[in-house]
Amino acid sequence: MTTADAPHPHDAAAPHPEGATHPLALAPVTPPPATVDGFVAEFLRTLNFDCGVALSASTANDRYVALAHTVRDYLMGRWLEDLRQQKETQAKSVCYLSAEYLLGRQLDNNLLASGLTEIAAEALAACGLSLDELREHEIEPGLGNGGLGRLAACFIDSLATLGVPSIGYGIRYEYGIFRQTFEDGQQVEQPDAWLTLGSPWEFPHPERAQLVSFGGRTETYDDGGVTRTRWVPAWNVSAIPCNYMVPGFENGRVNTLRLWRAKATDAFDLRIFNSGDYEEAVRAQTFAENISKVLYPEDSTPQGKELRLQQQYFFVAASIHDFLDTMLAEGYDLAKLGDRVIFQLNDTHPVIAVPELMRVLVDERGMDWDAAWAVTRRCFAYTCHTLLPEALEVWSVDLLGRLLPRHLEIIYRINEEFLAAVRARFGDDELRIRNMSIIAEFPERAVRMAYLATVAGSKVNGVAELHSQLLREKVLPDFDAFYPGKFTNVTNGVTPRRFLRLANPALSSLITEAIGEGWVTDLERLRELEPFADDAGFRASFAEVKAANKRRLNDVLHARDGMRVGDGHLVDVMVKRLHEYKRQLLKVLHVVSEYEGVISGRIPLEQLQPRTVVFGAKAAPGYAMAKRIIHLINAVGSTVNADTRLDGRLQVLFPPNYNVTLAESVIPAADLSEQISLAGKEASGTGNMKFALNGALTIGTDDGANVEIRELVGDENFFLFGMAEPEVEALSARGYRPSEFYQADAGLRRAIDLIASGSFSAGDRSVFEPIVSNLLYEDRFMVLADYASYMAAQDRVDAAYRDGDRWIRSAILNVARCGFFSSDRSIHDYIDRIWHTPPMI
Ligand code: 26W
Repeated sequence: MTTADAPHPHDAAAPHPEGATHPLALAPVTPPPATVDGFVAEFLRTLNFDCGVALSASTANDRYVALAHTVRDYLMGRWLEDLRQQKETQAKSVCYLSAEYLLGRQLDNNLLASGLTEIAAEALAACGLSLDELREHEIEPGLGNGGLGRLAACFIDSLATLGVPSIGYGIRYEYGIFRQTFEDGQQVEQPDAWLTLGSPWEFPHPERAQLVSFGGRTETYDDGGVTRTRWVPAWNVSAIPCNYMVPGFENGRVNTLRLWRAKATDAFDLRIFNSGDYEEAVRAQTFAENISKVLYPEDSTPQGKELRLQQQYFFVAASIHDFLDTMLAEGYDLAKLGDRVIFQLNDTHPVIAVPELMRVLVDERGMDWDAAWAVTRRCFAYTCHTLLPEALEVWSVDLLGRLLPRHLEIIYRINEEFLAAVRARFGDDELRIRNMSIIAEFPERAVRMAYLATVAGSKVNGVAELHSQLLREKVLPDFDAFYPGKFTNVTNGVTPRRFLRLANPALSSLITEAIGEGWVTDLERLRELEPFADDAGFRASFAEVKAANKRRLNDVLHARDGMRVGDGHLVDVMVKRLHEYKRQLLKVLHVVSEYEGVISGRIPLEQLQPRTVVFGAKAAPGYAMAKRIIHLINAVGSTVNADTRLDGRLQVLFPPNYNVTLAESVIPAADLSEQISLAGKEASGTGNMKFALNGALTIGTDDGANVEIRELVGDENFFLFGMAEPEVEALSARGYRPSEFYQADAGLRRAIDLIASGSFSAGDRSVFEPIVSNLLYEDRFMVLADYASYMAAQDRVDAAYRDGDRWIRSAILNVARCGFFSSDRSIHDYIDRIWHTPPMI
């Protein structure tokens, strides 16, 4: 593969002249001694030699960078050894292609994985420093929007911990997910300049840049009697690989996350510059670098922006070229590529990888079409993460044809041959053909990326049992019929390293005390906790852990936003992206109903279970209704919190800028986890799993993975409410008129009327009128239909919470029975059902 033309006379990527034969090249890279003194020495060495400062003159950032470098140095030997082994064993590896990775802070995870946490804390103390103080200096890389991005981060952690030869590929956005602030209760987005103070965990390799092309045209030519096509692109950018360590948990393994950064091939056009047109001279540069400038903050409705497609092709092309480089360097026969790699497509965002691999195999490697297609179909698998039709990406053939003319040609041919096979199987059923065509004709000619992924993928999976069932029955039924055995399920999971061992050290040590520490890499071992639910002493310790986590949350919230949860309050948490299908509005109606009940005297104050409701949610900047709901939550919150008639027994907290770091403080402190989406809309959810594993009880619908959580923890340990998916279908089939529910339910009417009255907007009815009228006359996600059942479930919650022992017993059983939701188990399922790549351990 052609790397960017290096402006330097010598080949910057030239390998070592003796390669692996040089005696020193074989010497293993030995880490510094894993002792307090060894750590102190390494820390001071990096501070002095890497950061170029003396301890006495160092800044907090210097000390943080030096600490990061020190931890890197301890992991380096394993990383290099892992790379060498993967090269040597030629094992089949997994390439995880994801446009998003919501990594969270790296320091603690890398300390935990290397087993250095205690040593580091002692070593820093010996230098007069505090690990707790230094960890606060890390800016979390917010290179993702929500569920999909965080799942990718959990998955690469599990791939490393299971020792699966694998590499995560993505984009090194210069600006991650926006920082959320509130002005008068309304969301304001700030750019996320996460790289301002440098990125100590990053290893850039400009000399290994890949050249990625765009635009232009295609031309055919005769190649010794064979007509071939070549792409003649109009412009190129250089993709710089930036590598990150992905350490396995205490297994000596370190995998790689390779994020691509865009740079102009020729940074600067001297000729134009000398002609005085300075802007024009650097235009190419900014244009190119815009590609990896910023993450698109949408997590459901694609905007169809050209730059987004450029981003997708940019990282996919660089990744494919990068991986094929290693194959070709080995002289490996690409006809057997499917034995060496599986490219897992994290939703449709990287699916342009399919025509890219075809282009390389046919146009550049001279493979014939059928052979190349046979190879390609073995190399890809597709995970779908949504059920919302509007979230399924389509790219207009105009845009695709302009930006990637050769890829469009290839997609047309893939579709042609696919439809011919459909015709052969089902005859001339034009409706079916039109429904299954990768090319949509209406409203404009466009490529349906989910269809392309399904046709090309060896396997297609949903992310929870119900989701995978609905994918087969509702979203892609024709494809399920046409490809028997292609559709499967892999229920999501979360890494127990970050979301239990790191986020909840108090509960972790209580668990380890009870059942030993094998659970960190074998989460099903939590089952051994079951008998402890009947142990009053253990229940008391468990309750104390929860109380301590609430105090810890209070310290964080107080320092961060001047907020605190009420003492002895039930902590009721709803943290996830703001989307109407997730129904934050239902939670708001519960709060308003309780509030209205008290101020109207209908609910005696002493009867009100003291509760603090904690919201966390970012709205896509272009999603007006979501932003209005954020405004309503803040307005209701400030009114309720300030109303002395409530005597502080009901509080609403909405800390801004919900992210992975805040989640790590909020989740361990929660009593109640709100998973209240309309059944059939949330593909899986992963927050639901994190809460259950941290001893919170779930109030939820039978949606996504809630169904599997409820099945495992038992109905008596889960507050189920609302319609199931078939009931939702039935109601919408017979015509849903939300205002009927408003008319029929006095409590609902009072709550909605209170909002409509302007009580939360200084009497100005117009502020939240759009929300009220949407609820009464549209209510696409049936908030009103599920209101009564939800309120009844909340009453059950209040009653259950009053029986502290019963509650704690239930919480312990939730922890004990949710080991299934480890991302390690998910990865095992991917290996068994989709990848067939044996772990290297
Ligand atoms: C193009 C705009 C866009 C961007 C992101 C559309 C869709 C997405 C993601 C697929 C949305 C997402 O994050 N989906 C969530 O994925 C999680 C991991 O599988 C699931 O647990 C959530 O239920 C699902 O909403």
